[in-house]
Formats: sequence, C-alpha cells, structure tokens
Amino acid sequence: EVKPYNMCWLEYTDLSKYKNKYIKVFENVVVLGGNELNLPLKELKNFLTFSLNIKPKIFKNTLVKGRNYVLIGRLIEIKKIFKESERFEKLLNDEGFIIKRIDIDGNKVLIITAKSYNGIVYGIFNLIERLKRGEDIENIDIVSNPSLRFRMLNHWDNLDGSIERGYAGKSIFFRENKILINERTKDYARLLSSIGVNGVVINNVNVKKKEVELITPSYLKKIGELSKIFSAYGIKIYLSINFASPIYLGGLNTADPLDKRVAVWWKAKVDEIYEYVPDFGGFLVKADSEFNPGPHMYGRTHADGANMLGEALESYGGFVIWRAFVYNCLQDWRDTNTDRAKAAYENFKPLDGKFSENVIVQIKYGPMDFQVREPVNPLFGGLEHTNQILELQITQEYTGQQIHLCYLGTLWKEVLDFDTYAKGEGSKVKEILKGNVFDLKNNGMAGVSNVGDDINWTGHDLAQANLYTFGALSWNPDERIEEVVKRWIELTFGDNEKVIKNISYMLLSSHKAYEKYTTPLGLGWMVNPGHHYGPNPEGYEYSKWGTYHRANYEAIGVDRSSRGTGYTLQYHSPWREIYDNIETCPEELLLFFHRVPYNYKLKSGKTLIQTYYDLHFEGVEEAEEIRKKWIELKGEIEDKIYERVLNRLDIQIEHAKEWRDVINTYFFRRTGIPDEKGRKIYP
Ligand code: GCW
Repeated sequence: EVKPYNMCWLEYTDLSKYKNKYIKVFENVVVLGGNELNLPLKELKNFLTFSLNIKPKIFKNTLVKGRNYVLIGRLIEIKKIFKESERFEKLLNDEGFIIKRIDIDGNKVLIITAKSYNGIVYGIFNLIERLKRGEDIENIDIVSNPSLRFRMLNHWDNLDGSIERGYAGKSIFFRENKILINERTKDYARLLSSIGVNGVVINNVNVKKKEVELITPSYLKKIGELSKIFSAYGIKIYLSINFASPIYLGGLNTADPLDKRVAVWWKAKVDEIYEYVPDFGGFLVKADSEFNPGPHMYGRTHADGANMLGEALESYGGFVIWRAFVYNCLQDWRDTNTDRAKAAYENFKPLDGKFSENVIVQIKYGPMDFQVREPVNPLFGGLEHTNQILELQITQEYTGQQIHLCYLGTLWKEVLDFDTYAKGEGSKVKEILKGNVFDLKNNGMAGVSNVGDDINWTGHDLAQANLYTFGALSWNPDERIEEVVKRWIELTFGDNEKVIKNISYMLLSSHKAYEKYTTPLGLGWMVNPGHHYGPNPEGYEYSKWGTYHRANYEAIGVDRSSRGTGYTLQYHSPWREIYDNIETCPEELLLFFHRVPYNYKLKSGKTLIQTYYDLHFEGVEEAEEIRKKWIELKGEIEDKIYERVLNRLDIQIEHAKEWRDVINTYFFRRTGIPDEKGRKIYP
C-alpha cells in the first residue's frame, strides 16, 4: 500500500543486497515474555521482510536448539535463562539497551535486551538502523543509554489545524477543532520513537479559547486513544495548559495559585485527566508571557504557580514543565534601560531552589528568541537547584522557514558544548542536562517541532535532518555532529559515497551561510514583523518587543556590557569578562554584546562595515555552492525529491540575494561608506 507521505529515515527501501550477509543471523527469532513485546517484534519483522526479504521464524518463550537465533526480552526474563546476563544490570539505565552477539551452547545468539519496555523498543530501532546501513553485526556489542531523561517534542499546533510557526502543512494532530487519529499518527510515533523521543506536547503553548477545552472530557477521550498509540512506542503525551483554566472552565473568579479553591480545582482536573489518559506525562506552561495569564496577575511567583500544579500531578508521577520565556513585551523603544536579554535570568534566578521536584524549567537556548546566533542563556549555569530543559527550535522560524536549507545540528552542538563555568571548567550545558554538574536528574531537551502533514513531514526534504538530529543529540549530546549527519544521509538516501559527501557538505555549511547573508556577528532580528520571513532592518526598531539594534550613522548594537545594560554580569567568570570586553568578545557575538562603531577594526584588520559587506557577499556565494552540490547529485536522488529540493534551493538563492542587498544597502545608507571592493551595493 502506498502512503501519501514518505517515512523519512524509516522508509523500507530495498536492501536485498544485504540479504546474504544477514540471513544466518535472523532466520530464527525468540521472544521472551508475554505478548507485551509484540509491537517491537513486529517492527523488526516488517523491516526484515520488506527491506531485506528475510522472513524469520518466530518462537515465543521457546529456545531453539542447535541453531543461531535472535533473543529479544526484558533483562528480567533473559536473566532467568542466561546467567551471564546478570552483569548487564549495572550497565543499563532505565531506558538503555544492549545489543550483543554471544555464544550460548555453541550457537550464536543475538541478544536485544533492556530493563524497560522503552529500552527494548529503542534497541530494536537501533538494530534496524544498523542493518539499514549494512553494518557488520557478527560480533556486535553495544550498550547504549540515553544521557538525558526528558527528550521531548513541543508542537505549536492549534485545534483548527493551523500551526504557529509551522512550515510543513497543517497539523497532524488537529483538524477543525477535532483530534485526528489515523495511520499517520502511528507512523509519527514510530518516527519519534526511532530517534529516542519519549514525550510529545501536542498543542501550542499559546493556549487560546478553544484549546483551553483540551483538558475537558470532550477531548480527553480522544487524547486517551492518542496516548495509547504513543505509549506503545514509549512516548508520553503532554498538554499545554492555560493558567487561567479555573476561570474559563471551573467558573471560579480567580486562578490565584495560593487560593485553596484553585488548587482543589486543579487537583480534581488532574484526577480526571488521568482517568482518561493513564499514561499522561504532564503540563507545559507558558505563563505571564506574551499575554498568557500567570501567577504574576495575582502577585504570586512562577514557583507558586508551578508548584501548585506540581502537587496536583505528583501522585501520578506527572511533571510540570514551566517555560522561562518571560519578558516585558510592551516595552517602549525609547526606554534604553530595559534589556529583554536580561529578563529570563532576572525572573528565574531568584527562584532557584524554590521549585518542586516534579517541576522543570524550560529555557530557550539563548536569552532572546531562537535567532540564528545568540549567546547561551545565562540561566544555564545560573540555576543550580532547578531541573531544566533546554528548548531548541527545530521549526525554522528565524532560520529560513524550511524554504532555506539551514541545518541546525551544528549550532545545537555548540550550545550543548558551551562551558558555563558554573562550577569551574567542565560545567558544560550538556553536563548540566546529564545531571553531572548539579545533583539534578530531571533534565532534558525540548525541540519545537518542524512537522506538519506535508508529503515529507518537514516541507524541505533536508529539514528532516533537523528532526533526526534533535533526537540523536538528546539521546547522546556527545556524539560528533558529522557522524549524525552521515547516519541520517545513509538512512535516508542510501550509501552512495558522492551523495553522502555532497549532502554532508550542504548540511554542515548551511547554518554558517544563512548566518552570513542575514544578520551575522550576533546582530539577529532585522526580519519582517509578524511572520518573520525576509529582511527588514528596522522592522522591530520602534515596536514593543524589545529587540532593538539602535543603529545610527556612527554605530550599531546594544551595549550589554557592565558599562551598558549589565547583561554580561549574568555570566560566570571568565565569560563575564570575556564578553564584557569588546577586544575579547567572540566576534560572532560582537554586536550582541557591544555597540560598535562602523569603522571599528576586527581581528582581521577589516572594519566592521567592510566585514558586514564581505560576509553578505560570501553568504550568497556559499548558498550558491550548496546548490551546486545538489545539482551534482542529479540522477543519484529520486527525481521527485531532487526536484523538490532544487526548487527550494533556487528560491533560497533568490532570497539570500534579497537579504544581502537589503542589509548592505541599509548599512551603506546609514554610513555612506562604500564597499572597498566596489561591488554593487544599491544606493
Ligand atoms: O518565538 C516566539 C514566536 C511565538 C512563540 C513564542 C514562544 C508560541 O514568535 O510564535 O509563541 O516565541 O516561544 O512562546
């Protein structure tokens, strides 16, 4: 049967060329336990059948004698029949798995085991990945544990089927105020599970009128069904809630978290939710942020609000994920004392240690809003007693909206590797999330989904790589990004060397290119207001959103040093000193931290203005180079995909030139300083 969408890295491509290599291993499959492993077993069977043309014999709870076999079972089962496996116990965390080929009574046995059901599912998908890439498994010996506990996708999907900041069609969860459940629902769960994701928030953090009702029985029944489908793949469903729900739904005249009636209402609400959705994960809350209600309306703190909800969820093992994206979105542009970059830290640092154990604060990677480059949010390293989730934007709101190729794995990796120095050297963001810096384990990563109902899920076919990479890094933030990229290409496009080489180049150079032709050196913004696509140098300059560059004829940028807004003081040493000094500040963030005269000389000896011109010309050239690499692959990639991507690359080049010319002209008009190289800059 042909699906109206492709299956990304899970597509059953014809791999019968590997049949001989694997047939001896997979002829017999033994499964231990009851029927609870039917689903992962079926995943393996389907892959073997459809891709490798191997039809294994399945044995339930009976060991086959005198033959090689695959042995799948929870560790607790495996230990009963195979003593040696007792030492696996110590190697595994709750969701990890082992894939190992060993000798039992003279037969070769490929064991796939884990402590939990989730671990088995991950193990099966991992094995499938290896087979798909033709890896040698004769002597396979793998132990893999997820480093982070929470590996979540956040959907900004609305009940009417639209998606806030969605660039790949309509919601796969909602249509016309109803919840959608179909074949695609399950396939989405499969895709996410195969990359290790274990939680999905299905609705937008901006919870509007209709969406408030998602926590009422009229929707909960369907959410229960949805949750069953996802649970089978180890994924919990979470909901974004409106903090004022007790008013909207409960008929109360307040949502004050310290008002007894409010707490009682939430407790009853949570009880009701778990009746319908026994596997429910918890709430995601955007409170006191961009016109969403919150505890501040009642003079209470974020901790008061979050803990009240946490208490309601506690007995079920549910969690409250509370966003730190809080700032004054009604700033007067004339007010130069307020600095939006400081807001998250100012709001949450004083509350460090005040949040309950089942509350997690979710922090955007930078202090502003998912710009192409920002410094790492100082709350990382700033919060020492608070569970935290790193929020990344997989959907490309500010990075080309899936029209431009902009692979984000390289940026995310830099964020994860950033050393906060909270406890001296080695206090990297990823170590904090792993629980190695502070003694807190309920941490993780959340990615704002780039998925919609487009034929390829992500609009741009190559944007699937961003989704895949999010999963890979949240499982193992230490992995080399080149490896992740290579694996994704092989799984998606096969093992043709030229394809691997060219697409690797395209992905790995794309973020840099995008950065150069848009707003490099940490400047950011300069987008069209509202939809945020395309250049507009003063689009937000005189508005309320707090994202100013304050360019005049001499200089551009906001002084966020200790002599300016003092934002640099939110960092630990040595960063606060490094960022504070224009001479030591990393140049890729120069205009984020400093107000810089156009004739200021960078390390290259070039002036700021000349650097800006040069980067913009370079960025477009790099985008053209990226397009060339794709054209070289004509004939090697399925025609439809080839054409789809080429079409987007063509538009990208055109829009990159638009960016280059608008930005360069803006700088030229501000300064009157011509390009030293005499290139065309529109006067
Ligand atoms: O990036 C901004 C977006 C909003 C979004 C908000 C947030 C969901 O422009 O669309 O709202 O951030 O993260 O809450």
